[in-house]
Amino acid sequence: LGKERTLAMIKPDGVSGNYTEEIKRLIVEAGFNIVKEKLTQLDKEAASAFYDEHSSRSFFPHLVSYMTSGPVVVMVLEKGDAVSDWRGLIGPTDAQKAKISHPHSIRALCGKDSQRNCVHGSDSTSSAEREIHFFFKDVVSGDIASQHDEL
Ligand code: YYY
Ligand code: MG
Repeated sequence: LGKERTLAMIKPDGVSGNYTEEIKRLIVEAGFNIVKEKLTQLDKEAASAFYDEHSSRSFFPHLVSYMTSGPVVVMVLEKGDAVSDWRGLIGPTDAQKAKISHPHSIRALCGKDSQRNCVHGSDSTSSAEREIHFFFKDVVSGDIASQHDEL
């Protein structure tokens, strides 16, 4: 079975709300291996760069101030289909909608709305490659979808 890697982040509201341990427990229970992890603090420049694809959106300034409001936990998660499985576990972007349509998702558990949604997940293998490198410069891109680790 091929292993895949994705970038997970517990956003400032998740860390300050003391959800870190519960989220990590859900991650492990879902069969992910946490292969890298660190607590860090985004400054304005880093948050803007991380969310560069959204820089023209009206919510962008608020998003940057939210993302810089406190420490975050970033993790590299590994399992088969890690990218889509982690997106499934976190649920939809809008935490209010998640509480209705995906009540067991992490965003339903600890998110507030479409901005303060508690966690991040890469949306594709190419995003995962970029985002893992963004936080963990020593993880080489070839590690992300190493298809021949195990049979
Ligand atoms: O990938 P995901 O986080 O589920 O959603 P995106 O549409 O990529 O938006 C990224 C990020 O932007 C979202 O997690 C919160 C913020 N955001 C916002 O502040 N307001 C919105 N209406 C939509 C997204
Ligand atoms: Mg996204």
